[in-house]
Amino acid sequence: MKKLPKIPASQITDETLFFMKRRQLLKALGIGAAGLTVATTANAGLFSWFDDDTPTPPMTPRKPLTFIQPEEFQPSLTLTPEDKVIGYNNFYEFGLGKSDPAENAHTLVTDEWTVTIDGEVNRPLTLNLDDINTKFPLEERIYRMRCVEAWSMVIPWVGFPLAKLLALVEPTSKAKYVAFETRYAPEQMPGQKSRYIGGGLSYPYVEGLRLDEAMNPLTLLATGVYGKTLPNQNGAPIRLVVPWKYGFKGIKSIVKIRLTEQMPDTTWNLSAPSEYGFFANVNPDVSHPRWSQATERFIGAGGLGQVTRQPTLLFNGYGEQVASLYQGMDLRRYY
Ligand SMILES: Nc1nc2c(c(=O)[nH]1)N[C@H]1C(S)=C(S)[C@@H](COP(=O)(O)O)O[C@H]1N2
Ligand SMILES: [Mo]
Repeated sequence: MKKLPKIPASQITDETLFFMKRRQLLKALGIGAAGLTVATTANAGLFSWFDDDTPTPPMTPRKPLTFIQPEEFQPSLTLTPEDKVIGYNNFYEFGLGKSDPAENAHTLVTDEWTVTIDGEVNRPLTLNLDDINTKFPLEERIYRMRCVEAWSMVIPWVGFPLAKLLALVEPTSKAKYVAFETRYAPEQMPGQKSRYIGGGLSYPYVEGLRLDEAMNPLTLLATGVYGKTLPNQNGAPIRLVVPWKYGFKGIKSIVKIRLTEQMPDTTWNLSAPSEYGFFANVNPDVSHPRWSQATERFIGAGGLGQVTRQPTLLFNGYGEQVASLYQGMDLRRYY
């Protein structure tokens, strides 16, 4: 059997813990079977995660999608493997742990979905699930994804530009912002009714963009990932992807899109305004008050000992397409 290296405590990340089986983890930590006897209630939950016979969580079936693959969106980047893209998530409506969404999000029922688009528009619109899946030609786009927690992935999304939907509803001259809202269904999303499960955020989760950001050709409404419809944990049936911004801007399981004159509230800004701004552009030079954003941990195919630290790129590497949106703005002030 292959011998696992010992990991110094300083290098144990939530990802390392997440992707290791319990036995491997104990070995790597240098804890033998005897070490288990010191397990306390505090870490019992942690160890039970890695139980080798943990059943595979139920997952709503995903349908294959038909899409084009525009060359400009097929960069030669190493993809994050599918099991990690759909197994390591942030979706606080289903719990705070990275594996909680994959384990719990099957309770969200998505087959009667509608998205309303209204507010400062000439032609308000309600899309049903069929419209969401067939009204717009789908594209596959490989984008970098940078979470504000300093980890990153490269993800092949399938979706359509938000600009195409906005063109249909015809924003009025008063429209300056676009506000988004996640479904509110506490009986299906336990984090919405329990502060303990949902991390004390206010629900429904809301997000927003300035209209020019929303119209930028990179801004995507994703209905799929890895060639198939989204699993619930990634925000089925439709979620936002804004690749030059921190991941929390990418609001999941959207039911409302409203064009507004005033800057809308955003969930993380409401929760901790000094830590999370409205803009949330990826920026290696503007630290989070509690950690540096200069580098990030790329979640690739590697397991233990293969955690890749890489420099964070301004606008997550999409400066050529988006830097002009922020000309003359102080990015430290508008974080
Ligand atoms: N409704 C809702 N949307 C959300 C979140 C959430 O907790 N609730 N988490 C955000 C965060 S912090 C990130 S990093 C991304 C993660 O998307 P992924 O799990 O598909 O990678 O979703 C974002 N969208
Ligand atoms: Mo995030």
